[in-house]
Amino acid sequence: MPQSIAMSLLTGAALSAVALTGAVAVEPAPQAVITAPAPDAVLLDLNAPEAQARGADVTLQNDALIDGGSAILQFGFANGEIGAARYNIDPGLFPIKIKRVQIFWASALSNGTQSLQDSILIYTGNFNLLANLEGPVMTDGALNEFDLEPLNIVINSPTQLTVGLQFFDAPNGDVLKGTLATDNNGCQSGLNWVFIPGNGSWFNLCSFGVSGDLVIRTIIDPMGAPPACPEDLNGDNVVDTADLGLLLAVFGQTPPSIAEADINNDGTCDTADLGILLAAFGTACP
Ligand SMILES: [Ca+2]
Ligand SMILES: [Ca+2]
Ligand SMILES: [Ca+2]
Repeated sequence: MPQSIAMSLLTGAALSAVALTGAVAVEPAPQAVITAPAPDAVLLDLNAPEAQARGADVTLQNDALIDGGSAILQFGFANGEIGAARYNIDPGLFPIKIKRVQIFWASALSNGTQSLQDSILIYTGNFNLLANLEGPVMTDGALNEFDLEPLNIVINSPTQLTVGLQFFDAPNGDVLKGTLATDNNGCQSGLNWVFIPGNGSWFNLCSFGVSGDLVIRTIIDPMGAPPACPEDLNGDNVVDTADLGLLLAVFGQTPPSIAEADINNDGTCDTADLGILLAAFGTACP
């Protein structure tokens, strides 16, 4: 029977410094395709700014794990099994581009050991395989981030998205091997899945008694979201003479006393900003 173990994350510390607290808790657990080598992982602190979405990007995540919180390591996985997180995405965000995948990976030691796993898999709809990234190297005790932006994976139509990790070097009950983790505040049915190759089927991970949501996050560029309207300096949802007046009032200042007047963010308010505003003149902003 698969097992899990509770661990706690040190506040403010790098995840390589993760410490174990308390006793080992045993919990029942389950046990047009792009094929590309998985990029090298970058290791992140859970709460570091670089772990969050940048700019207009959106982080899809079901887990509530934060630095200082407790993660549950799921040691029940066997080779060939896939643990996967499913996200329901606001249809208004489509088309979306997949930018990065983040997977929290740890063993009872959390000592930075690396292990080669089978693949990162990306599905749309009801497990329609969209991309298969082979051979991800996972580092123990860290949020492993994989940059998928160069693969240019764009999903045009509103759909569910499911992102999974297929095991090649699975723990199979060995708490010294790295594995997927969940949060500890409940497992949301329908958002956590496991593929068991022996059955050839996907199962609701929560139904195996797993008590949390898998810490598998996906950062997307919501290409269909309304663009920001930086030319609307006064925020009244239209680019008009009021905005022009504000820009002209600080024209030539470095930096301008009205920060919004530096539309192109180059530190000064000049003809470049004026040109951008005039090009958008009369535009209604969402
Ligand atoms: Ca949860
Ligand atoms: Ca305005
Ligand atoms: Ca400027």
